[in-house]
Amino acid sequence: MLVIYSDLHQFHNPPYEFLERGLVPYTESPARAEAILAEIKAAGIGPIVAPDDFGLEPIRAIHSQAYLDHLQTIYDQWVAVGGTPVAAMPFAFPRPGLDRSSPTPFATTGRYAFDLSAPITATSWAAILSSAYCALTGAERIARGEDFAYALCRPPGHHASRELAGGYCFLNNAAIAAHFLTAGGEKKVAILDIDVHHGNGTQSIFYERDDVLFISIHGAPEWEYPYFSGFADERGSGVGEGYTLNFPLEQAVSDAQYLHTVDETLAAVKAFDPAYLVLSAGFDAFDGDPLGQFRLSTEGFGAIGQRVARLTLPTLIVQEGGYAIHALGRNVVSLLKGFAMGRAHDQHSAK
Ligand code: SP5
Ligand code: ZN
Repeated sequence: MLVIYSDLHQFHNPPYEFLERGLVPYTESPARAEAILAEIKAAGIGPIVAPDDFGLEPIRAIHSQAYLDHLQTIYDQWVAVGGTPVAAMPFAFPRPGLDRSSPTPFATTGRYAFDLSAPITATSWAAILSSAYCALTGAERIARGEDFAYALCRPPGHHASRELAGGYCFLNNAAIAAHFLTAGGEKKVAILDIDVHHGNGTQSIFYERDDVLFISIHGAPEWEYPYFSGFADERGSGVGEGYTLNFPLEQAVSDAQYLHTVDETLAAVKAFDPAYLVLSAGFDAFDGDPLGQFRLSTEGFGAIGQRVARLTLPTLIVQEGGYAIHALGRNVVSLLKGFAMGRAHDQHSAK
């Protein structure tokens, strides 16, 4: 299986974030990608290739120029006005009724983020851009006939919307890849998001489109982050109505319950009849993940991969969350191997 990976992810390494327990070490660490890469190598999965440079054009299709400028320049602006050199990070947010625009970095950090988990260090942009390029490289290979690929993206992307960072995400890698695969309106693309957190960013990007189907399985917003989206009644709007599908689940979901929901989503993908599938593959639904409360096993991820493969769609697998670092590499390899097995099974039974 083709794997796309860049060492540049290491340039994004903020020391801390602010969550319900207070100031805590940054959960989305370089060690995550290193653990995944090590396990992929140990399993003999490959080839492992570096991403290509796509410039900013395919990214501008998803994010505004003002937001892209912000991501690239905010650190220096922030330090220039006395912000901590640790990272540019928001501490004040516009709200309805308190939303006049102001140019100070103390305002713009809040304008372009929705939580306190997307700090921008002096070197973050190199990592952020390389992550999007991993997804784009996979998308391009698939558009050229590769059957499937895995983009080892870090930082992740599915919480990022057109002009908002948050939840460790800055550029929406899966959305950028999915839009690229639509080839200017020629092809339909389905995105299945299995990260335990609702893919609010991806949803918002495609909410009014009928050429990209977005489906998410996640912890219900009544108790799980990002709290303000992911309810079952969010189904798209305008021509996009019916092309967003949300499957919020209760806490402590088991493999069997989860796979039952996966089967429902795969039936919806099939009915949509897309040219390509993008799998937003988070692994924080794992039992024991510090940021999720589902109970999936390592074998459960293999079963997901196998079922998704049997759709027989050209598929880009994009790395999202997953924070149980001791098991993360094994979980990724389990999904990739399950996927490859599902494909082999399909080829065999087709003959
Ligand atoms: C890409 C991705 O997975 N982003 C996730 C960001 C989650 N941030 C806030 C998590 C709130 C965590 N609550 C933990 C409860 C532990 N018992
Ligand atoms: Zn997540």
